[in-house]
Amino acid sequence: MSDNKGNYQADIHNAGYEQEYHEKLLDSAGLINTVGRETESLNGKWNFGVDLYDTCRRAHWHKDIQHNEAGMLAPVDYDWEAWERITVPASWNLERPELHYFEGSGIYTRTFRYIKQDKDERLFLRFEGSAYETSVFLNGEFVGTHDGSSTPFNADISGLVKTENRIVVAADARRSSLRVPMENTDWFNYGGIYRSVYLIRLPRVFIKDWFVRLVPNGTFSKINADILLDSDTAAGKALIEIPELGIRQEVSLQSGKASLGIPVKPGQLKLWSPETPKLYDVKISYIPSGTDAADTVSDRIGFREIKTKGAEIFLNGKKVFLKGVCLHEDHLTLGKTATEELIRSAIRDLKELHGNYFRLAHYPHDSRFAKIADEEGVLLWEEVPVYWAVAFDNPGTYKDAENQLAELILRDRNRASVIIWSVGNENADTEDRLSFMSNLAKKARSLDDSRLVSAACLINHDKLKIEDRLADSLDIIGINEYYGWYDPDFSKLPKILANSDPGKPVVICEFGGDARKGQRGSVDDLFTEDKQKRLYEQQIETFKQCAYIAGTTPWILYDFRCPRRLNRYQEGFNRKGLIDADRKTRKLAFYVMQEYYKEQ
Ligand code: GCB
Repeated sequence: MSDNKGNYQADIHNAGYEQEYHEKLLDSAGLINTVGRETESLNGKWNFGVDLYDTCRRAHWHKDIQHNEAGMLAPVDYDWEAWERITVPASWNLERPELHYFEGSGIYTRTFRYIKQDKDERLFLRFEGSAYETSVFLNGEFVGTHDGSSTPFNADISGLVKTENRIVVAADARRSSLRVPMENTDWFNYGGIYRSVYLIRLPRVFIKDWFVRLVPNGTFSKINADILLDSDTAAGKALIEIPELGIRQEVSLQSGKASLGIPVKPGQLKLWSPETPKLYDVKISYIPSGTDAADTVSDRIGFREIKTKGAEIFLNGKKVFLKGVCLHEDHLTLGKTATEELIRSAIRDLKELHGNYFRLAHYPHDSRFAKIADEEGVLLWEEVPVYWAVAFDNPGTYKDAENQLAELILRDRNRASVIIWSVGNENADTEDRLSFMSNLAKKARSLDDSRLVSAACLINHDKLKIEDRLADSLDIIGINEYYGWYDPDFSKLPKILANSDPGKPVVICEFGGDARKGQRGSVDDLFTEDKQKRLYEQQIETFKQCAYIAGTTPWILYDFRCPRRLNRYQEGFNRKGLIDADRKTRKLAFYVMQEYYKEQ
């Protein structure tokens, strides 16, 4: 039995110590939309301890009990203020050399002051991304645990917060066969609180979420809006305003919810597209009955329609070819931590390629990406890390995957740039996988009726044919193929494309090969830029012959860290980038891709 006895003996015998931390989950059900809200940052220096044996959670360090029951001073094994300081947000692996390969539990702690501004206000704590299982404690109490590295979560701390506060966070970055992703991936497992942490003050009853989008019925003349309060009993009205369109519409809330259809005069709406990334100011207010005091949120939203017909994709009724490239969230010195400048420079590199689209692989990227893509006119594929051999037969793993998907969709479904939700990547075709992933596709559709659903599907290598039972659940079939690289027999690719009749658009969501920057040789020499260039020329020639290919995203824009890649050219990196990991040096294949997209 575990109790309040600090690091007392009892704790070391409690094999089920993790159980209590899984009883209060911070998940998509509690997620609030924070766009346009004022926030108070908790970024900066936190005290940090490497907790290899998870002793903080075993021994309840967060309770900070320094005395025994008789009031005598007893030893404890932590020392918050004496611990070293580390930056939040950051991937801890790149903060100090000794943390480079650390994948255990890291304990973060800091203090903060809170002065109430309004007697009724509520206070929420928000994390944009922390890897992987994160348990949060405030002033000695357990607040909750979140699963998943790349989606946001928040907690209502109104009942726990004081003037002077101590927050303790246990961030456990262990890899596991039951997690999403599982323990084996083709990227580096960065740890830590690597995205922003902040506080948000909200009124007693507030607008928890909104979803405002163009109805995809081909007429471009109706906007649907769903508004959700953080209370299912509050009475009152919701008001939505889009001043530039002369829209001001009110509706009564039922059980804290309202849905409206807003007609728009034909031709009045300037549709969002990569060429004209038009965004409208949208204001939503909650007006409680019998008072003028409103909770108001503002967002900048683009209106566009994305659809498929046969093997083609249509944006705003016009056929579109997705000229893209894949991107990992990986940087030589920042790891998985993004900055606005990094996002903007990736978009500049895409535009230099004459591209219009990114596949954000293989997990949800920083939330600023879709906002900046909205402004810059870039189309996005967003994905959850249902990657390779996830434990498809384990209900807990499904719950985790579905929750990550829901958190991603709730975070980004007001972003016009996002056109595709991907439910996974290269998963073997079993019954368990089929039901797991088709349920994810259903979940995506239930949360969002204005986007397409896809996944990186399979080729039947015996029949040389695109064949995957999951395809029935998808709008677009994604295909990863490495002909001319892992399978050196390039001649199979044209055969596969000719043998297949998918009846849906196919996006080649990966192809390519490794080349070390500056490595030269003949077109047959592996890992040279010359071989990579030749491979791109062959791939592109083949794509041009295939009518149902509706887009391509070569693997990948930048070389990225990968512990599985240990030959002399790789040295810990996947070298399939069109640009080196320095994010500057273009390889020869970059220009081949640029030429192709310029012509398209
Ligand atoms: C794939 C995976 C991707 C890998 C890539 C490769 O099929 O989807 O995550 O990095 O191949 O380089 O092998």
